Amino acid sequence: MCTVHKFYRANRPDRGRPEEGDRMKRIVLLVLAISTAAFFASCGASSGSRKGETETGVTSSPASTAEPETESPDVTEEPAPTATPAARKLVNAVSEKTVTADYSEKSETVGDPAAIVDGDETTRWSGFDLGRPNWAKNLHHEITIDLGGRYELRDFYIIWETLTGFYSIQVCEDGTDWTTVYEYDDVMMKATPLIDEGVFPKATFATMIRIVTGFPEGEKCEQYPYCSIYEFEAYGYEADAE
Ligand SMILES: [Ca+2]
Repeated sequence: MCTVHKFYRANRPDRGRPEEGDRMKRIVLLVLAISTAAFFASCGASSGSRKGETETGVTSSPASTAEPETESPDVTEEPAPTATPAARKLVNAVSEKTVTADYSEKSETVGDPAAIVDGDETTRWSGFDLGRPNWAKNLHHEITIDLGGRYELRDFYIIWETLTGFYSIQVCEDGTDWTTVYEYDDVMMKATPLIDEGVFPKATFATMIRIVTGFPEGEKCEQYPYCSIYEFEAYGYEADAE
């Protein structure tokens, strides 16, 4: 027994050492395997997390969803410049323009029709004529203003020294066809300083303006058988201005 035991004990180191070495190798390999597995598990978990974040970022990133620049030129193109029309300036279209009258009083002070557009409210034109046998005709006159261009007229202002009867304002574009754009039919039967003003119809275009005075047929003028104007102004825009 003892021999066997001794034999066993005597041979055990030779047999036992290898067994212990294998055990140690297995332990070492196991430890290495566990360590390696833990390492890759940790790397896998970390990389998975970053991947998830990246995908999430990619999914929500504007860059990943933006259309290719070549496919959306309208987004980046500057809008086409819009032409801004030049502001039009309202002017007195008759100021110091050429004025003619069918008749003017024979006087150095009131015989010039241009006095109605000279900007001076103390100078005037008069159609008074004591030599006319028919006083009614003395109240019918035409005073014409050449605008020297085409205007879109808006409104007017006139100061009469005397208006006996009624008057109208007419406009013309071609020098031939006249259109009445304002009528004053509140017949005045006496001399009066009269300031009148009015607005022309929409789209009143003219190269010439005419003031026409008249008196009702059959009526008799008892006093002041004439018409006289201090000042006339007609405001508008140059129709062909840029
Ligand atoms: Ca004047």
